[in-house]
Amino acid sequence: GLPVEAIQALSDEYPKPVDVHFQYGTAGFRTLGALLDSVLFRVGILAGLRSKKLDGKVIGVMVTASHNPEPDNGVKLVDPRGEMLESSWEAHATTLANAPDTPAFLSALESLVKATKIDLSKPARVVYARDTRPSGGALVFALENGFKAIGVEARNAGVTTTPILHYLVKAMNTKGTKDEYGDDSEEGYMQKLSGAFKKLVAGKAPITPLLIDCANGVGALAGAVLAEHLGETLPIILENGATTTPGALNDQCGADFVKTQQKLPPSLLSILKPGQRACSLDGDADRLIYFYLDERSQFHMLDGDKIAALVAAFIVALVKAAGLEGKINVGVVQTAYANGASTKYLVERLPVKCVPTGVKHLHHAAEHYDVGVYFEANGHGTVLFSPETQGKLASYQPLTPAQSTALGHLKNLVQLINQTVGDALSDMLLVEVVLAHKSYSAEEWDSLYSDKPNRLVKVVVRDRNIFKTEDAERRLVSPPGLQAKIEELVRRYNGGRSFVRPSGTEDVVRVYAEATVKAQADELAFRVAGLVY
Ligand code: NG1
Ligand code: ZN
Repeated sequence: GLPVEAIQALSDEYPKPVDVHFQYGTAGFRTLGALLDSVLFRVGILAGLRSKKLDGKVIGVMVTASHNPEPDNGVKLVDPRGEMLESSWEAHATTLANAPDTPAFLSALESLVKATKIDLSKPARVVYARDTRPSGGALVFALENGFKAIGVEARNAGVTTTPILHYLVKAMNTKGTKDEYGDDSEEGYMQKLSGAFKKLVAGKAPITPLLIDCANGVGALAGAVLAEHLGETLPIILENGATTTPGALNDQCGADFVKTQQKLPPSLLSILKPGQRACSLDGDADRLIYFYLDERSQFHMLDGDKIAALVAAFIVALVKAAGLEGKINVGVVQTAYANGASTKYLVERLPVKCVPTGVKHLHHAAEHYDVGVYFEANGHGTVLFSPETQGKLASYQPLTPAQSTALGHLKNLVQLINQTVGDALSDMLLVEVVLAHKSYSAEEWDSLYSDKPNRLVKVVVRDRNIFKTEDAERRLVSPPGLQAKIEELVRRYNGGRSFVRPSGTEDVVRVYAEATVKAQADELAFRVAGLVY
């Protein structure tokens, strides 16, 4: 049975705050760091049970609140293949986190063990990490006490990025097998990525320096290590690396700031030169947004949609050049937030699917393609090569030197891309490879299509649960009659598009609108918001 006494003694040290309801949402648990002690302790136990359930496979635990303000924190579990926690266990996590006291927590644990038929005699293995948030240390301590309570063989990966933690999970679980993902260390990750990058850009013209806005977060630490591995092959200038300055994290910088404000972080005003490429990471380095200033010092953003367009077109061309056209099909997955111009650009070239918001939906849809490119407009995304596709690449015999070169590039891309989850550093190298191959400046990349002017607004409502959607969140089915009113408004705007959905991470409803002219997109968004309120 469960080690009841050990759990009891430690659980009493981590009482659940009253009047707080925790929910394991699309990004795990996320709220003020000061409220999360009990959640972390309980997640430690849950991770141990998840590992036991999966016969001792390594489970990951990441302590981060990504792009959210510094006082926030959060925690999410990573399944053995480096993917998000299976959704049926999200509900178990929520139940455990909300047990009001130790006896209730113990009985919830007993029910979970019974319901999911966990063999408690199995080993439990976990690898865990945190971002740079000041609340992280204490939360990790609570997590470790959870491990202690149930008996977990736990490995501390320290302060690192979310995608590196996902990489470690997959590397540990494939270690010594024919599918070994890479050495199970941060060094192994760096070697894998930088090695593939160097092969992919070999023989290309020297790459001009890239400026990286690290959001004053953990990306600055990983970015510095990566820069060393890359050396002259990719000169990197790290900015916003103040990881120990209180309040600096994600403040007026980072991928979320750039995407939502659609402007340059003020700290880069005197640093970024016209024409220079730059990109922003978010607080845990799983989102990436590029940008540049044109000769008139006008700001231009290259978001997740533009990354998807660049990368998908590149892979399609490589597949064709390798002589694999028709044998390997490339598809793209987007959400309703994808800019309408990007969707238009992509559907003219390859299959495109729209899915509800949330990485797990994108990831699963992408798995249905031979090569699935998925990106959220906010810069979170990656490329998945199916196991069959990887097999085809391994066994394919090219007929010409040109085919052989293209095949080599595809194989190196498989190594370069972090296929477990969106990874800002890996995606950044991917973008740099494509730009180097096509000799594109940021401006030339930007000209693939012109973004439609758009506006995203939040509306605080009494009860966001009354908002129900269909058609990948593009239409409201409830409250009744609202969708018709939105459509009536949209018809009055040239190139208008708008939709409303409840956020999965905040207690708000989001309104998105597009129109041919910026002022009209703004107006449409605010008028639709007026209908919602
Ligand atoms: P919600 O709060 O459900 O809109 C936000 C982002 C998602 C995704 C999740 C997880 C927007 C409009 N939504 O979801 O894309 O990144 O957070 O972090 O950016
Ligand atoms: Zn993030």
